Amino acid sequence: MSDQKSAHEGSSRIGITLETFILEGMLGHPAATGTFTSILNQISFAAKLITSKVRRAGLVNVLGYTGSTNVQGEQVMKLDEEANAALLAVLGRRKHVAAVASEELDEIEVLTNDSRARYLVMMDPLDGSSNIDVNVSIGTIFGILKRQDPEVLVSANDFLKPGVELSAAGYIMYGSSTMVVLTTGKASGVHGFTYDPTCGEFFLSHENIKIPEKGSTYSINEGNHAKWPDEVKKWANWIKDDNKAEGRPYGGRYVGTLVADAHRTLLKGGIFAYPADKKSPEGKLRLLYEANPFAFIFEAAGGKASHGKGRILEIQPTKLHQRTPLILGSPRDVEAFEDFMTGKR
Ligand code: AHM
Ligand code: MG
Repeated sequence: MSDQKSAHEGSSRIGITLETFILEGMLGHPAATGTFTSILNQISFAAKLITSKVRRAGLVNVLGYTGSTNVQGEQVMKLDEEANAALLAVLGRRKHVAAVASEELDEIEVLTNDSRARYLVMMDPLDGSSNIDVNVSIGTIFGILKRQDPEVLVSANDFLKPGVELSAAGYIMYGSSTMVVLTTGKASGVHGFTYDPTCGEFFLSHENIKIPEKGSTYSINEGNHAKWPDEVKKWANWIKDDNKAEGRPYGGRYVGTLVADAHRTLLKGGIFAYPADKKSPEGKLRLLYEANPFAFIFEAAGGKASHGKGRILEIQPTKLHQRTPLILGSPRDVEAFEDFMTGKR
């Protein structure tokens, strides 16, 4: 109730729906055509569709929908394929998105050759897929890029732009609640919307998210310790050292779903790290649809996003499914990690 009250009393918009929020953003830009608003609305619609599939995921085996066909004799898709299909169908409907790059697809999917389609979407439709079967949070990640020249037929090269060029980025987390978090950059801030399944709407629940300057939690797959470079091992020992004055040791939290680990880090502060290691010399996570959207969000929330020695958002991509080391978090925590990587500590 207090949330509703503040919406009436002050300048807070807590409690307004995602649709109204997006529309108000558009009204602030009188020259806007509505295209961008429409894409964000379509993504929020896909979030509802995927939520309903995710919420029933645990029942699939129980209800005998296992194998490649369901009880109606229809082909059953894996949840990540379903999420991919739902997003492609929804984004293809209004002809505003020319093409999509997806973790699920080797090549880009061209949705339309109409030159009025001025945007490209990059996405990981269902991140954290190893957590589906154990009922742990999973998510969707997306980035939206404006096409440089809509008159030229769209190709994979159009996606190979540094993250600084993104028009918007966001993620959907299917956790204890479903949440959409999105930003169009520093000026507009980062905002979170929580889904109310009883009325099928997302409501603004986290207005203008700002990450703390420094946190007290670190998030990394400690099982990779033996494969890390020495600099990472040194940092990992340092963060666990006892030093009360400097707020160490940090607590450890690792879900193994980027969306969940990054979401917690964004709200509570601290650091998430998936560095390069002997098994994944380029890093494990994907630049275009995992690292860049989160880097865009973290920077817009006052945080930092690094590949260890510099900004994620400045990397010039050379391949669609390129990997990168990814360090996200509170500015002071990411700077400390970079100090270890560059030999300053
Ligand atoms: P996915 O996109 O196939 O789900 O893989 C990406 C996931 C991230 O969500 C998570 O941060 C990372 O892989 C976890 O990897 P690991 O199991 O090596 O710790
Ligand atoms: Mg992923």
